[in-house]
Amino acid sequence: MNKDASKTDLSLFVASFRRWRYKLTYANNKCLFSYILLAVSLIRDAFEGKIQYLQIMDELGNVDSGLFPAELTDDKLVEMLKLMLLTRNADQKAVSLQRQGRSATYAPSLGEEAVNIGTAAAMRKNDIFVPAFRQHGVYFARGLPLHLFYMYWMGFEEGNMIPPEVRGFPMSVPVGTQMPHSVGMAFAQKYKKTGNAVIAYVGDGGTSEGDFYEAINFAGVWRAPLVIIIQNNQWAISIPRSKQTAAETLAQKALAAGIPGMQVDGNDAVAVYKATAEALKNAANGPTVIECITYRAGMHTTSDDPNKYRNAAEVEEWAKKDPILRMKLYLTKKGLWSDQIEAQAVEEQKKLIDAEVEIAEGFKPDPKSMFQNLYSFVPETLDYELKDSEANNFWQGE
Ligand SMILES: Cc1ncc(C[n+]2csc(CCOP(=O)(O)OP(=O)(O)O)c2C)c(N)n1
Ligand SMILES: [Mg+2]
Repeated sequence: MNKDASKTDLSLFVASFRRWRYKLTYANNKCLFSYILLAVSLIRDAFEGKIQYLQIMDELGNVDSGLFPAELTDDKLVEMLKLMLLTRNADQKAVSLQRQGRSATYAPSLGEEAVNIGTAAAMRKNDIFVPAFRQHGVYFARGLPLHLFYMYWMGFEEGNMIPPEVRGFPMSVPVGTQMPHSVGMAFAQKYKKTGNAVIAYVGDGGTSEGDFYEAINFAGVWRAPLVIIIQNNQWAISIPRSKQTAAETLAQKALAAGIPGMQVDGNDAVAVYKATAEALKNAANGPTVIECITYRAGMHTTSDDPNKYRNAAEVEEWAKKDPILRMKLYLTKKGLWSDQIEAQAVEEQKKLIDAEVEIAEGFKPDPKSMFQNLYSFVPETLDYELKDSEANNFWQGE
């Protein structure tokens, strides 16, 4: 439950202490007074340098009812589980397509579904998200047609043209570069008084980039309506979290920028939801950093072999904390889930995935689109090359 793969008695004690502290401070926050208390408490914590840790659902699917968000109805919980399953099934298909030579290098999100679905479930209709490259579930939850996702990973940038109603930025592979953009976007919401907030995602490795520090600095200065989700999956390719920074938590980096920071069990979709929903409600007063502690259960990308640099025992330990497993255990106990319901959901999802892959594989790119989509207008030199190539019949037989 603590940030490191190897648990010690002390770290367990610290985690449970933080959890109780959170409980005392935030339970029953259903009225204005409690929100004021929450804001005051977060600011006080920031000054004192304290980092809260939140878990609501444990590995066996037991929940802390005092902390459970009342607005998470049965239907909403089932929908969240189905979306986590869709994310995992779509992910498996993407790996399989790459292995068959039908798609290019792919970055799986196996084991990290609760961060994506928990945060997306908390977003309000007009909030905007700014992902890195491992937030597939966020796109799905926000309604991205799956064929665009497959097209992108097949190498077609057209798949990264996100429909406006999804309200998400394109995927960003250069690590950390999405962060300054997210602050600008959040500041624009404040400036234009839209009332919308922005959620930005960054990996544990991404928090070592200059872009991350510059972004949190200005998010703090401008009190931008921004929620930064650190998707701490313990690895940045082959670099473990312990070699990434000497800081005890990644959340505490927020404090230097005058922003509250907290940790959440990132494999607990309910806790991720609650922390994100509270941060979004508080976004009009300024930004929050939430470090979601999860685990990259698979390879970094399909070009990577994690067996070369991490041991099987660590992977097995984290498998017990799987986010989908614990949600299933919880919903089964509540009588909301069964093997039969799951079989039907998976069958429907696989049909949808196959149909969307077919659309993606049928996509015929226009080679000349490379001239149109790189800049907002076509620069003179490119315009010359395009006209010259047309005059010389370069595109014959395209
Ligand atoms: C600026 C930059 N440097 C290096 C890389 C190569 N690279 C791709 S992903 C990655 C690790 C990112 O780790 P993290 O931020 O923890 O995200 P994760 O892959 O774990 O989701 C690196 C170094 C890159 N894409 N961009
Ligand atoms: Mg990482």
